[in-house]
Amino acid sequence: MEAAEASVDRIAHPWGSRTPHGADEPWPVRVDTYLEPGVEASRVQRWVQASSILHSDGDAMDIAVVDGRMVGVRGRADDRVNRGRLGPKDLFGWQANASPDRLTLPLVREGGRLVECDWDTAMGRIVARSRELLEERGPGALGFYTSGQLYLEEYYTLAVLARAGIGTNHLDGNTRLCTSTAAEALKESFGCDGQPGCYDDIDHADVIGLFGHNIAETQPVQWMRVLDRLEGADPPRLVCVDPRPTPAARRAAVHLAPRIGTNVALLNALLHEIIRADRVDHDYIAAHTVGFEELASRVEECTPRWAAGICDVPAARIGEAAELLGTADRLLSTVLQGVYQSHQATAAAVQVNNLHLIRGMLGRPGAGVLQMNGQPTAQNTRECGANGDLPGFRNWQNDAHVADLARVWNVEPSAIPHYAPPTHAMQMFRYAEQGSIHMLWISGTNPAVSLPELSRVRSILAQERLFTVVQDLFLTETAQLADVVLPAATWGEKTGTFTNADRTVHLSDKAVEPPGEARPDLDIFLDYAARMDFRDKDGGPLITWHDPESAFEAWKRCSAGRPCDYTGLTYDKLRGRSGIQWPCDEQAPDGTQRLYTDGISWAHPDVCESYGKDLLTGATAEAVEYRSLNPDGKAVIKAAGYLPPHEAPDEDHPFQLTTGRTVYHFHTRTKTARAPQLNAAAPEVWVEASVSDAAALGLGEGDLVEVTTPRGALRGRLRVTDIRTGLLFVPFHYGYWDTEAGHGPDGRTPGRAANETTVTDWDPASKQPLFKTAAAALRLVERADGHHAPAPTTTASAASRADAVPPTTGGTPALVTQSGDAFPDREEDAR
Ligand SMILES: Nc1nc2c(c(=O)[nH]1)N[C@H]1C(S)=C(S)[C@@H](COP(=O)(O)OP(=O)(O)OC[C@H]3O[C@@H](n4cnc5c(=O)[nH]c(N)nc54)[C@H](O)[C@@H]3O)O[C@H]1N2
Ligand SMILES: Nc1nc2c(c(=O)[nH]1)N[C@H]1C(S)=C(S)[C@@H](COP(=O)(O)OP(=O)(O)OC[C@H]3O[C@@H](n4cnc5c(=O)[nH]c(N)nc54)[C@H](O)[C@@H]3O)O[C@H]1N2
Ligand SMILES: [Mo]
Repeated sequence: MEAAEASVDRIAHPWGSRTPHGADEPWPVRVDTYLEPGVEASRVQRWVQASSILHSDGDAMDIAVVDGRMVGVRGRADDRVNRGRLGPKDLFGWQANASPDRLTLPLVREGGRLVECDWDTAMGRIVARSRELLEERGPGALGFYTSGQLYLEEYYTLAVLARAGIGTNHLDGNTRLCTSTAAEALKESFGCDGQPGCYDDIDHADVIGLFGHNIAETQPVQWMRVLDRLEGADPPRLVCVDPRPTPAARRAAVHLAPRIGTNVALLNALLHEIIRADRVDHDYIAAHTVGFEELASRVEECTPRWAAGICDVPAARIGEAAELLGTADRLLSTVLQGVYQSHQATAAAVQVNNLHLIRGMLGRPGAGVLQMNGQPTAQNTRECGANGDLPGFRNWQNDAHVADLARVWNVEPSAIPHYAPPTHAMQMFRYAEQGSIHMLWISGTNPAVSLPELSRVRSILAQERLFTVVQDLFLTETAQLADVVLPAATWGEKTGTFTNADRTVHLSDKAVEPPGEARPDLDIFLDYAARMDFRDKDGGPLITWHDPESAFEAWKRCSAGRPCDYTGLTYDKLRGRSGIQWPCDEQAPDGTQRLYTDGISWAHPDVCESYGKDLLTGATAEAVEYRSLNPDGKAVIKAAGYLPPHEAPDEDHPFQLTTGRTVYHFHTRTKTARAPQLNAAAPEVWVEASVSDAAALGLGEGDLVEVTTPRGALRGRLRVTDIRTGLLFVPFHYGYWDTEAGHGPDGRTPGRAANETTVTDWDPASKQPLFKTAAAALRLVERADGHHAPAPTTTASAASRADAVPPTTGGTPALVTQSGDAFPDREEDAR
């Protein structure tokens, strides 16, 4: 094959050209480069090593710098994760850094208004309020709500200052909304967090199961890998479980489009079929698991016919899926928000683990489960204990683990709160609502758009008695409700490490200076710790590091001997070559591709991160219960019965409503709305409904419609798609603050944020909110009158009638250079 180069409109073709590879062959290199108009590659003065911060793939890239300014990006050819490829957000999203409306100075509230001030004034207020609250009310009056988008060094520092400095149990990340179910499912099955499989398994699998995961849009580079396998020799067959016609669903051998909220019923039927046909690995089960008998008896009655009635999927189709999953030699499964944010989240995610355990599909090439992450650094939030767990996957119920952490921090064990389960984010907002949390420090997240039931969130954040600190790049919907706003530096403007969904650690270096007086989050946390004068038990400073690298070294000491062992990594080792998977220590100096290659290693009662929970109630098990269930530390096969979703459609709210993402935007769009190519591809909210539902209501493409639930309403234009009948979909990217478009933050003008409609409810085990299951009404507001929905045509949101709307394209501004080993000289069709 010859080397090739092509220029491709990567808005029209989000996945670019194909580089086919057969089973067990290495994935060819394809380097994607985007430079802003007028900049030639030869003019780039520096290429600075980084990794993507707009999803959990960890696509490695270099940032192009000219005269101290970012001018583009290029994929890193030698990286194990992406082999040079970048997705649309990676290619264009960096432009937001230079947006003229970046925060450049701190703000404080004066006479009801936010006014600019210097750092001393802003930090002085925060410190004064912290001291006052600690004195008058104790550590439980302070809460910290952080992100899945900061760096490892920042989370670790925050975890130490919040837990051992302040001594509060109220520290959680927006990872609660994102991957707390991934973490919980791994803890339930394997005793400990940590991704068993890895992305290379895509190169080896013969069947790939996608459970509630729109991989093409949310992890576009790994979808490129799947597409390349589909076009190569010996392609894998896909089983896709998603109620929408996602790109993966369109390429699947079996697509199951269940009624939302019924994942457990469907999975139990799949397990029933596999056990009935005895497609189980009895040796693996005997050697490495406990609990199989209970699972077998629990799913005995769960026939495909039974599930067909609940899920509204043909029983025969369930049988076909079970056949593929049951006969695969190398099965790879991925699970994401269609499970994690849906009803019975943990119970369902655990059934996917069970599928792998009973089939012995773990720990070898192509056989792995990916309980996916979503945010770029969510893994680090979890490892560092900024998510509510203890750092290093230590078990808060195990006194030896708490003592060990106290040793690392040189504090008394009693200084680390572990009297109760760590407070989860939904509970923290409840405490703020009730008035026991008086100060809430929000870093790197925009809860006024991303939490459920926004009218409630707004009223909590706007309370006079709650002192709110918001640390962000922009004056977001949340920042506008704050008492103090701190301007943060971000990706490309600061150095640090982070870890993707398959345990790959990347270093991301500073390429340019942050705007104005914006500071790295690490510097802000260190400044706060210094001003608060936190001390260890010998009177020395609690926090002994001063920059990213020294923070990383401190974290390494905390991770030593734990599953996420970083002791074999250094900044030097991560620089130059790229992408090393933890655990990385003396035994595995080049990192570890797969966990559990030689049995289950972190489930023993002495070492496990968790003793597990009841999947239906969330009640935590005690050490003695766990020890008697699993004395030898095997994998736990945990069965769960199906329960109907909490909110069922009725006469007033006849539809089911689900929410999610599109390929061009990231979350609340603070970055992607400021990248012209991405913004233009999907500039406004829309509502998806099926052909038959639209026909029944007399609605058509582009009609302005209103979606109402018992919580609130939103308006958007209608896109008629091949989504399952009875289901509506709304992307959650569009905040309520857009005065130009006539959406106001006052709550009087009609909203456009999906979370105006979602419910305050969460999974009992993982405490992850239910963004995916609600009942809703749909009505016409205004006829299309020549408009069409501002939804992409390249994705799951494609119009059912392709000729109904003009195709989504990016034109010249979206041209990206692809160069690599070889690829066919043609543009791939977008679906
Ligand atoms: N382009 C883009 N990529 C992203 C992000 C982004 O904002 N934009 N965010 C990143 C983050 S933080 C995350 S968490 C991930 C999320 O990545 P995904 O989980 O892939 O994305 P979602 O759109 O939230 O949901 C996935 C699918 O769940 C389906 N679904 C809804 N309800 C159910 C159900 O009850 N059962 C089943 N089986 N499926 C259901 C929806 O139809 C949807 O297609 O994406 C990451 N990558
Ligand atoms: N209805 C519905 N709601 C959802 C979801 C859904 O599928 N449906 N998905 C949920 C999921 S999975 C997630 S992950 C959340 C995401 O929800 P959020 O975390 O609220 O969304 P983001 O827009 O990513 O917010 C990140 C904020 O951090 C800022 N930021 C970026 N980089 C930095 C930095 O380096 N430092 C600092 N200090 N700030 C920075 C950004 O400007 C932005 O304001 O939304 C959840 N909400
Ligand atoms: Mo997420």
